Amino acid sequence: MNGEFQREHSKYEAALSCLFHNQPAKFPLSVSDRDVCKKSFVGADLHDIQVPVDFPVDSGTPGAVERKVVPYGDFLSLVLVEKKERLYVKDWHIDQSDVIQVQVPVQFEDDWLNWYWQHIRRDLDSSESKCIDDYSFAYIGAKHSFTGVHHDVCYSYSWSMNVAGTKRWTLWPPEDNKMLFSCKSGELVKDARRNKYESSAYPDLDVTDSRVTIVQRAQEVVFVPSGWYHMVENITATQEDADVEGVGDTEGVEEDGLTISLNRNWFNAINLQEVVRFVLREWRQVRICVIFEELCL
Ligand SMILES: O=C(O)CCC(=O)C(=O)O
Repeated sequence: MNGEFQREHSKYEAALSCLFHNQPAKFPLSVSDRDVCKKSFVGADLHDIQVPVDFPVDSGTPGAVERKVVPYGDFLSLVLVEKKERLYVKDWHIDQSDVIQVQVPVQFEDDWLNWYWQHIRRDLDSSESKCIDDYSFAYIGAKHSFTGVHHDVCYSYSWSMNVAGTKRWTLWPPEDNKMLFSCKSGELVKDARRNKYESSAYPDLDVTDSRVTIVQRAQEVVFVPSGWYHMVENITATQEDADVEGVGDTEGVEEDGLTISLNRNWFNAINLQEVVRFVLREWRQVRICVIFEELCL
């Protein structure tokens, strides 16, 4: 067996343990996986593509955003020229851009979800010449952009590869789920950073929770296990910000504040049961609502 082949196998084996035990992890990217660089995201090739962007809105609700679809070039000029903060391109189906193709790290190649969309559906929908959907995305955030607390779609796994910038992830194991919901209204906390939520509504949060924090720099990939709630902060450019944000140093933090990452949701034999259980739970909830509505009519 040649050395390169052996190295790829051992990376896969190391990741398997995290997948089996459903534990978060961070891996360095090998040189062969680093074929997408920041330059590809700021060049003109992508400017005319329409992308979904979350714009902050002042509605009185902290962290409220409005999603609009705008040309990517407009987003870049708002961020790089007008220095607008907190704008965030999210869920951009980057594989469909025909400019950037995601190189999947070997640890996450066994992916039944994107295989279906990108191979089976693409063929079935060949009249359209592109797959109509997939779960392969780019996230491009301005200074102070943020993703609130959520779990991934249908309790899928996800991985996120950082191309530029630094992210701080906070993840909670499923045993902590109860603490993330308000004891007053039942609402999920959106921003679990200190002083960003009403502590009397979430009395155990940050006190007895078993959160895991990961600082992810460029050329590192984070694995998010099934059913783990998480939030993500894009770390900003100055040392002062980095100190406040507890990152320690500004290594890997971009001067222009841009954080660029590629990610995928996926499942395979290891977490399929989690996904099926989640879908059945949701289906039961919907059935209960439908039956209740029928009884009320
Ligand atoms: O990078 C982000 O802002 C969010 C990514 C995320 O939540 C995920 O990959 O599951």
